[in-house]
Amino acid sequence: MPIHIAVGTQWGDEGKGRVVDLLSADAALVCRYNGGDNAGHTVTVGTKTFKLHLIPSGIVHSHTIGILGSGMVINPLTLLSEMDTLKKSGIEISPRRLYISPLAHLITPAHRLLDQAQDAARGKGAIGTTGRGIGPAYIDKAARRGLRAGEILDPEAFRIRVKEHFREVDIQLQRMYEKEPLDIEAMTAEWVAEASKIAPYIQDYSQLLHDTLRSGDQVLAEGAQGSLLDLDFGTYPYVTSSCTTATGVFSGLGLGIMPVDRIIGITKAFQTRVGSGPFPTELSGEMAERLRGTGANPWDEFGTTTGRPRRVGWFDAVLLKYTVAINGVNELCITKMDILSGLPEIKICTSYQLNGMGYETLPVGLSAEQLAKARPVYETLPGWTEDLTGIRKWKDLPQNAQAYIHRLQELSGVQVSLVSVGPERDQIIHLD
Ligand code: 2SA
Ligand code: GDP
Ligand code: MG
Repeated sequence: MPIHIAVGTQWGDEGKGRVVDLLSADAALVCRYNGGDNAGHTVTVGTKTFKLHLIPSGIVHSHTIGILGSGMVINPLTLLSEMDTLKKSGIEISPRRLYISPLAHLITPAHRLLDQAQDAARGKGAIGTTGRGIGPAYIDKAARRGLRAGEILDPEAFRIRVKEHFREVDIQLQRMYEKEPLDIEAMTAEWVAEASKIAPYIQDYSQLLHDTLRSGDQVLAEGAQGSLLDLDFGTYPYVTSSCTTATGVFSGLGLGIMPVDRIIGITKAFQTRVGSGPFPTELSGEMAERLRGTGANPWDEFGTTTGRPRRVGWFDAVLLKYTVAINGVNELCITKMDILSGLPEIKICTSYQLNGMGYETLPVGLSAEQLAKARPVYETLPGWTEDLTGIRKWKDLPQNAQAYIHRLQELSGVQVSLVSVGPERDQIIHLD
């Protein structure tokens, strides 16, 4: 079946938006299957830069149809604002080319308040969430009291359910977090009126999805956040609340189980993380500043949604081996190779030392506390001085850059098919 999955193999921000944009040139449907507006995906086309949070990155190509899948949590207000921004940039946003699953759950302002209050109350153990209400919305889903997009289509019943939801959260905020009471009447009236504007886009896409697959046209599923933020397989509890891995595609879109052509692991040439949690190869000081950048370039390592500085470190092949396995990755795309130019030497973590044992991959069940204690064992490779941003052919890459890619390939056991050397659409090297 012509299903392609693009998934981040690290802690997010691997450059998925940039790569999905490239892959969407051949896709008919582009689909998000997890998460919400915590995601920030950047697509650069010529002088235009698009920052996508809820709408699939593939929408930038005019021939695609975008799907917001049932596994997502959707804030209608930020969705409307994203639609507006895209329309102003000349992207067609209409019910013809954008489908919202009636089964997707909704994020309300009350979810956001709760998320922020809960993370603040965790003190030193804070997860460092994006504050977008993701956790509380998925909690309501699991508790079987969530608001679903399809409910918007029955306005009177929706209004009653929303009011009840605000009332419940209000009690929680006051009792547990000593917050001021909410103005429930005003919040309900205002939010219901705004949220209802997404009604024309709430449409069952299952027929479209299955007809597309049957016709042989390509469906591209776009993961949000990275595999190490997966609720089950990530560095729990420092994770997001959704299934970020490739397996989430099936439940998060309602696909059934079917063979997948490509599972493309999008992998940054070094490691980054935003938010708390273990990070064995984390760097500080000058080298960290060098990898992060100052924020002067649009691609520097600052959160696309929140602007938070990202933590940075050397490439961790132990973690890559693990995420290749949990996703079934059969192809790698290495991004941001251009950022490593000019470093005299580059390190790759090939194993951990922990409690007197050596680990070449992450054992499932290792706690976040244990992982934080892992001592990375590095291999040092020589760097290169050449600027890579203008290179388009493998043979033109400096030998040491080729050797770095070859080593990542060897360590992961997966073929690298694409190397990105800049944020622009054409700054890509295809490998045979
Ligand atoms: P949440 O808000 O409940 O999903 O947060 C839980 C953890 O998941 C992390 N997380 C992310 N990590 C990297 N990138 C994300 N998207 C934005 C970006 C983040 C930003 O593209 O830069 O702008 O800060 C993302 N979304 C969630 C989060 O940091 C917590 O560690
Ligand atoms: P995503 O969440 O995985 O989609 O990644 P983000 O958009 O949050 O962050 C990746 C950043 O790196 C964006 O600003 C991209 O434009 C940029 N980017 C992607 N690939 C490359 C690359 O190969 N080189 C450089 N310099 N920037 C890149
Ligand atoms: Mg991002």
